[in-house]
Amino acid sequence: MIPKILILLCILSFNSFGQIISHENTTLICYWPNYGRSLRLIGGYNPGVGWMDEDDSIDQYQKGLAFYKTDLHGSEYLVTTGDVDYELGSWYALIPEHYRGEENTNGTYFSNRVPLNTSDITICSPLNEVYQNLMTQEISSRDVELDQARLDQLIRVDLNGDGVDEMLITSHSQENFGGRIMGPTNDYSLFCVRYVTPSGVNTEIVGFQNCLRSGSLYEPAKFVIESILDINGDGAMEFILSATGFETTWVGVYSFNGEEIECVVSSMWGV
Ligand SMILES: [Ca+2]
Ligand SMILES: [Ca+2]
Repeated sequence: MIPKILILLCILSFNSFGQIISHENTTLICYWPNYGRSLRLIGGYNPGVGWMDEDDSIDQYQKGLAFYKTDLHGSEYLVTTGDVDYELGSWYALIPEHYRGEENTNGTYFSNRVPLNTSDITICSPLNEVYQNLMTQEISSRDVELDQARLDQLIRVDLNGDGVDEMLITSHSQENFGGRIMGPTNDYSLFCVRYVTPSGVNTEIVGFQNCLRSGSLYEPAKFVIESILDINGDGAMEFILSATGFETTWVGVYSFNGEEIECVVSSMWGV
């Protein structure tokens, strides 16, 4: 019989996502990579301090913080944070404890994985031809030859709460796109936000990378919108974006004030 702890560790190895842990007055922004069983601290927010980078927020990150996660079958189980690995950076070991309902309910547990499927967010079909054509124009204007852009994520959300939706888009040249250091010619990756301004619709290309020549030393990273939520409680949504390249991962938190997209916190590390 396989011990339950091993089953849980296997579950933990699936899917990357943003993780929020509220602790006292501070909200810690973390990232769970799909290749690891540890939680990476990205930064935080404290009402008296504002946005905090990794170095400022690591003092708030404590051993023994607990929160529920959902496994692939939709069942919730509890994990607690273990020691920080300072040599590797701001990594917290996560220790699976038990499934919800099997525990003694002493203590305080914190927030779960940040979902992308709330009623405030509309996940649109990546086969939408209007957006495929728009992204084809953007990508082909950047020295990439392509017939039609492949979209991965097409998410509609009112980030700044003004009643007008913004559109978040990720696009990669291949379905199973991964960070690579020598990609084929015309490999590309893109992340952009479309939003309405008084002067019209703006397409802001937040991230774009491509391989100009086959085998060239370019490293297009895969962009993933991990989570969308109001982290600092000001009524406007932030979103967490990851960019996974060859042996590197970058994660950033972005806000939108109605005029521009701003990266408020970010962190990058190697494998
Ligand atoms: Ca808006
Ligand atoms: Ca906010």
